[in-house]
Amino acid sequence: MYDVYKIREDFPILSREVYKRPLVYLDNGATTQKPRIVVDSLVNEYYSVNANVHRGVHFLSQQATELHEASRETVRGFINARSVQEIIFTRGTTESMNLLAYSFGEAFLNDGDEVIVSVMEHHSNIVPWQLLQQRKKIVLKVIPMNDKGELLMDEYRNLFTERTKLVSVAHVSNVLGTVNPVQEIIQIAHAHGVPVAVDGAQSTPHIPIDVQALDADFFAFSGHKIYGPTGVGVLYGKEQLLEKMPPYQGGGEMIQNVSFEKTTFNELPFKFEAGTPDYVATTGLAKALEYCAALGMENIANHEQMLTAYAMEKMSQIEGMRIFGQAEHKDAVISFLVGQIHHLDLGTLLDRLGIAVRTGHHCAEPLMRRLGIEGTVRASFALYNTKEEVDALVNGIERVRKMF
Ligand code: 7TS
Repeated sequence: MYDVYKIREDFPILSREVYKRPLVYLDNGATTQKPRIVVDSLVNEYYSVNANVHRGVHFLSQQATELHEASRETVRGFINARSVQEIIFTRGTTESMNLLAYSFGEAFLNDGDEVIVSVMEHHSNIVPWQLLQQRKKIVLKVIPMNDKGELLMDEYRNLFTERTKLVSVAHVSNVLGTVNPVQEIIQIAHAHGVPVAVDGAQSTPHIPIDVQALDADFFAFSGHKIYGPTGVGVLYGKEQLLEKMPPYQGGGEMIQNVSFEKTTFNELPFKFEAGTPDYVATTGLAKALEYCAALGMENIANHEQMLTAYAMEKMSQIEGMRIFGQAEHKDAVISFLVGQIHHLDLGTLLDRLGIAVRTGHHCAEPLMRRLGIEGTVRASFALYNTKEEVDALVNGIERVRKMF
């Protein structure tokens, strides 16, 4: 039994008030709230274990290292990677994508080579490729979508040429909620011998992930979007690809031997982890993943699907409502506009009712251009949201609508 009211007790922040009203937190696509077990682990590690990892003979350093490496194993299990060598800790999805673009770019891309992305990418899967374009004249090709927000798979198939070297796509759109058919996307790319990177920032918190079943070559996600701490994320990569890729940053941890003449690099995954990692956050991330696993990702997904369907149904009845993203496979994200009300006004007035939503372009300006709008209001759900909160959102929108 999925008891959402009981689950909410694990998240202290959910019982606070804003403007003397109960907080209705519907900005989970931006970041999620943290259960007590995650925050406690951060506090406990700082209070009783703290020491730098991988470099001390002393007791605390070894204990911190064990916790850090145990977290890597938890991440491996959570996404079902083959080995811990394939789990690189980063600061988040953004750093994962920058690492990938830099290092994959160095190893495998030459002038004239092509990378395929989709029209619904977050800027973090666009700009790193454009930065690479300053060093190598790679070509970005874009998978278009239909008006419901579904990628056009026939057009995708036609984008491949001899110069295609990588496909890099979002698993779930942070604006439309579209769950892209990544399995099919990967099969098609592999038929051309092209590897695929999946931006899992918005899927990992909502959908069970199995990188081996997907056969993804790279997979990125952020800890803070899946109930973990800020400042930590993951890049999964297949070992045989990571082995061929050069380091992204230089410094401590990532080396084997250093001299002024020649430096050799550490083995995977440390080759990609220069400097002191946020070893306290990695423990917190592991706790968050264990928390999700204990609830069951399938159960979380079912709950959120129920909420999304309920919200879609209720919201479509609002006069003047325009919902962006009507894909058949849609996740816990609803972007909308109402009548002529500016998204910022709507968001601000909802905030005064205690309802936290996000407004703006959501770091997906090319998608806004495709939709012919400047921004939306976005409600995004998490494992702790309730139908009553959806009702509060719907009532809030009605109230604002009547004011205009
Ligand atoms: N990719 C997608 C699909 C995202 O939604 C985000 C963040 C990122 C990458 C970057 O993640 P970060 O943790 O490195 O920042 N998306 C959002 C959002 O929708 N609202 O705030 C951040």
